[in-house]
Amino acid sequence: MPADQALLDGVRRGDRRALAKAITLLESTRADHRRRADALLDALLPQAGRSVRIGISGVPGAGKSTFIEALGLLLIARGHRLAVLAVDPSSKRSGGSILADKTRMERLSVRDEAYIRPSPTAGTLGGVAEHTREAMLVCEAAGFDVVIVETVGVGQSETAVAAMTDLFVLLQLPNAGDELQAIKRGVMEVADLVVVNKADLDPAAATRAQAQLAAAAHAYGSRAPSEAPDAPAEAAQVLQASALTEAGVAGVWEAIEARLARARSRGAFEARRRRQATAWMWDMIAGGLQAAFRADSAVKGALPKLVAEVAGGRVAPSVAARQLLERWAGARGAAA
Ligand SMILES: Nc1nc2c(ncn2[C@@H]2O[C@H](COP(=O)(O)OP(=O)(O)O)[C@@H](O)[C@H]2O)c(=O)[nH]1
Ligand SMILES: [Mg+2]
Repeated sequence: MPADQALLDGVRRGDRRALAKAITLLESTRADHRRRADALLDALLPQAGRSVRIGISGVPGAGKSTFIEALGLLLIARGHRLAVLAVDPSSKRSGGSILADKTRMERLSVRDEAYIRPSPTAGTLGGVAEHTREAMLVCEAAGFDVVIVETVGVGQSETAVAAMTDLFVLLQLPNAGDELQAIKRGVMEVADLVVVNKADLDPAAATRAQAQLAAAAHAYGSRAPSEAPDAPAEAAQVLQASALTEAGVAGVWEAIEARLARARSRGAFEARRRRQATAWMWDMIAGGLQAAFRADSAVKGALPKLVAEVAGGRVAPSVAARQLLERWAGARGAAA
């Protein structure tokens, strides 16, 4: 299927309406839309990839929106164009996305050099993350050279965002250092930069938190690689900033650029992108296979009983899995 030419041209020109339309198309669940979206992605892929992809996370109220606005305005002043996307699987249930409250970024959202897109309300984290990844490629083809993916510091969304970005930033509050146990270890493992935000509120507390977090980052960082595939090769750096006064925000960007430059010179930047691209493909294959497996009539017939047997401890999970896989393979063999 050929890609819609007008839509393609619009996206390549950086036309915001075309961009929004393209992203809406790839968020659609309709099969014909999906085919058009795939054709579009295929055609745009050669123009995608030329951006810096930054993940930003933190608990609600940590200052993500304020920080992204301050950073975004600074980037625009330096000649960049940035897209802000969100991964928020809770947005459907809570009735509002983390980016829906645009008043928080009103100075940024009026700028032509910025494109802000709320989280898709597709439901599962996997679905939301997949659409955000694709939206990222479309934004890159539209000429945005910095893509920020924002996520809330709850659930597994941080790992999903770390798996689609070049660098992952965790925003912390100055008092978080007193409650280090509250920082999920998995998150520390994927963080490249930890920023103690709101340092203006209590500079001494911010400095204390920075030191404690740096010690924690060092401890986690030194044993991260074997445990988390997306763990950075360098221990996380810990900085402090105030998104409100904008103090330290430029310093964060400089740390991001320096870290990325080191990663590029080691080849780690490209290696991470390659790993992410193939992992994304395998995720999609696994998801597609599982859906096909569950929909298969031979499997469907046997599934409820075997699930009950496994749950009741009467059949070993591995035995049940093998039986179901054999049924599936058998049915496919018969059909072929
Ligand atoms: N004092 C101070 N307040 C901040 C700072 N950053 C954000 N805030 C405030 O904290 C509140 C939550 O910020 P917001 O950006 O919406 O947080 P988000 O939920 O992580 O997106 C808002 O009232 C902001 O004005 C900061 O650096 N210093
Ligand atoms: Mg926010």
